[in-house]
Amino acid sequence: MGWTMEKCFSGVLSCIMVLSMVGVTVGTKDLVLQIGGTFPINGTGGWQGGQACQPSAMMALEDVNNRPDLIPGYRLSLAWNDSLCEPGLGAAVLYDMIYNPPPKLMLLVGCSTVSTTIGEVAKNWDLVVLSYGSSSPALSDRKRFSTFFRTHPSATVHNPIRVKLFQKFGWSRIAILQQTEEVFISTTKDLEKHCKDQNIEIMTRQSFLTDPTDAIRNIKRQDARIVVALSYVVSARKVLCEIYKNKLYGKSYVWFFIGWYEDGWYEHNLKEEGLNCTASEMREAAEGHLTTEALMWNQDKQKTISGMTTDEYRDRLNSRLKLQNDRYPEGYQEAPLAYDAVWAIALALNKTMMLLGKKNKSIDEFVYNNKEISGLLYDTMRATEFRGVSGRVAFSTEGDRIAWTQVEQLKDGKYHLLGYFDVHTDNLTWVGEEKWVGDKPPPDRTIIRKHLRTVSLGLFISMCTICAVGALWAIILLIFNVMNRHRRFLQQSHIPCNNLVLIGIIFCLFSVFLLGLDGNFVPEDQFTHMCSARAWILSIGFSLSYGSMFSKIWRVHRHVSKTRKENKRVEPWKLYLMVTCFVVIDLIILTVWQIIDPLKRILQKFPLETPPNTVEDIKLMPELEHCESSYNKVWLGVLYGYKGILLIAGICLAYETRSVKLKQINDSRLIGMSIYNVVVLCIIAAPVSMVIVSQQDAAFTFVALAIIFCTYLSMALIFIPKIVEIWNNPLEALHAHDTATKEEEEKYQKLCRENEDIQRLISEKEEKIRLLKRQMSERATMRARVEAMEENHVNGSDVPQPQMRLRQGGGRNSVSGRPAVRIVTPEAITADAQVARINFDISESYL
Ligand code: ABU
Repeated sequence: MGWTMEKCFSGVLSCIMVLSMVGVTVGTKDLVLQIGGTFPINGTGGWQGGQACQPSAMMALEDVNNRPDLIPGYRLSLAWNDSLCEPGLGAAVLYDMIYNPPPKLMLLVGCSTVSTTIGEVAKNWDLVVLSYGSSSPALSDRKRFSTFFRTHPSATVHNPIRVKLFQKFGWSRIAILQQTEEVFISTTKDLEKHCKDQNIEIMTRQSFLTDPTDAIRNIKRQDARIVVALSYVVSARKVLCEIYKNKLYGKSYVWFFIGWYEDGWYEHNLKEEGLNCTASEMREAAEGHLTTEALMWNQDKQKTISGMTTDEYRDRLNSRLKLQNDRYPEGYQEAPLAYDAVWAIALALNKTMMLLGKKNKSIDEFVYNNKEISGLLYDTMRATEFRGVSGRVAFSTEGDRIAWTQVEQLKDGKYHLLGYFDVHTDNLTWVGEEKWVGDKPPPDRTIIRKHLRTVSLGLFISMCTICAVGALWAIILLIFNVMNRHRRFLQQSHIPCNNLVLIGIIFCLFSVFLLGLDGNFVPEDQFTHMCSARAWILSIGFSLSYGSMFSKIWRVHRHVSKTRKENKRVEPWKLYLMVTCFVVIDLIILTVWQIIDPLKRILQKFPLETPPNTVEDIKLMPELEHCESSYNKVWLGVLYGYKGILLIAGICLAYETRSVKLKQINDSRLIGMSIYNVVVLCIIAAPVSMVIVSQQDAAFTFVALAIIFCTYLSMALIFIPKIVEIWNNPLEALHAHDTATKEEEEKYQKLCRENEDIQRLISEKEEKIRLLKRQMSERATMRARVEAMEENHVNGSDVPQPQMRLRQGGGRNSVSGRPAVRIVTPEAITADAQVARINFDISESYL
């Protein structure tokens, strides 16, 4: 009996001990079910939502305990402490609760950083954790947080509505600014995923630990216009102050902030937090920003599980909260979540107790790591579903709260609801009117308008007019040449070559027109043809006109440089051949260029410019069309090299023949001058036009004037003297024109040829005479010496003396100013006679 009594006593004692250890405390009236909790209240950073959530949770506790049917026979009690939203302190509070009896059946936590710490370790005691204020998407990881639930929706619920808004307002490029906390890092990751799925570009992702200054500067530098800022409210104020300082607000910018900051968050605690922005500056910067947030207050008027409507709950809560400066404490928005969290715990306990009762077990048996009761608590929590003051409370398999989201805009200092989004039906309900500074949503980037720099129309028309006049003049000269082709004066200037000069000039002048035809007139896809046409026309025009002049000057040079014995005659076909060769070389170079590496339309881009007289966020991107091929320099080198050689050769020939007057080419000096002119202008124009190629008007004017100057001057130099000559001798010309027949022409040509032959003969004879004269004079000198020697030797006066004659004048032996003495011998007399006869013969044959 004693043993039994002892046993019984010790059993009761141990029962009491066990009961006290498992959190079921025997009170005077009933038993207590103990739960633990942390509330962030007095911290300086993070989320201090415990200020409103803790009173709300206590209110729920009262309401639960006032319901006798919920946890009959028990009273739910909450042991809690302030975590300051600091994970270290949160961990300390957890250990304190765990290692101090009674055991806590469940934990109620808030603030993501603390929830992450507690949620990760609580599974070691198989403790179910329920959070009323944790938004971190990381908490949805069931492997890491296997016993975690939350009435607070995950921050990822904001992202679908954000993306919906980007699409609604036509924003396809955004930037993200995030505080480096796991909650925001994981939200950003999720947002990036959503954006990627919808082809929305994240142009930059800037993060900061405590000071957002650099991050904001980077955002400004990268010209982001739509920015999603993810941070706790203290950091959000710093961000806003930097936004103000960097002028990143107003008509060109849209900022997305998190919606759970309290109303007027941007103008509170500025001094305390050391911000050097005034409240009015903060208001200015905050105006117009958008917020997204999960709906945390039930929107309908129906009674909730507690028997209250949401409005009744609000009134009760408001009466309990201590308003500071007429504003709600932090966490006011989340207060319904804390209220519903306590109800969820109570309901889970209710169900668990029921299930345990069916097994003839009791919740009183709970100890840490009691898999059965913990398992039941987990399962019942997972299955919990009710209408709460925060809306329908239910948990997904990840333990997340399923909720609608809302979007608000700060208009004139007040948040206005714009719309709701149901992520499950992907339905955006737009209820409000958004307000934009520029009366329309700002673009997501500076609108860059391409501005094609083209040659000024006036300039183009002026140059084309001058060229057209020049081309007309060239045509008139061509007609003039044709009409006067029988005139000897013109014939002696080689009419076909002159005509080729004129045709080349027309080509060159036409190329000016092509040079000015840019994007104003030619469509983009046709521009390549324009590039080729310019190169071909100008190059061939140059070869025709300059090549003809070159061939004429070459003919003159050849004439004067040949020895008399050589045939100086240059056949006209050789001139044509030369010009043809120049053109053919051109054609070969151009064809190879065209086939291997054709000219293409290349756009040169210039720095952005602000257009005048526009309020819109527009910048101009000036562009200039160029014709270039991949190896442009090589091709230009080849073409310029070839033309350069021609130019240098031309100028050398012109210089060497500068004083030559040739009957066959009577305008060689003018041609020479014309060549000087072309060479000088080409040498100046080619490099200068390359330097000023980016200034379309200047480049066009320069090249056009160079071509115009060259062509006009060449036409003037070559043709005006001819016109004057014909003007001065119209009758002779007429006569020649009227009477010249083919026969006469042939006779004339024949005579010319004979004349050349005779001249050649005379030259030969003259050479012979010169040689003969020299021989005779040498012989006479020798003889005179011999005779003088003999005379001296003999000293006799009977020796016959050679006849001496004195001749006046500058003969070969004459010394200036003195008469030359010539010894006339019989041989000399014979030679004189011979010379006289030859001269007579030559005159005869010449005549
Ligand atoms: N709505 C408050 C969330 C706080 C947090 O996730 O830390």
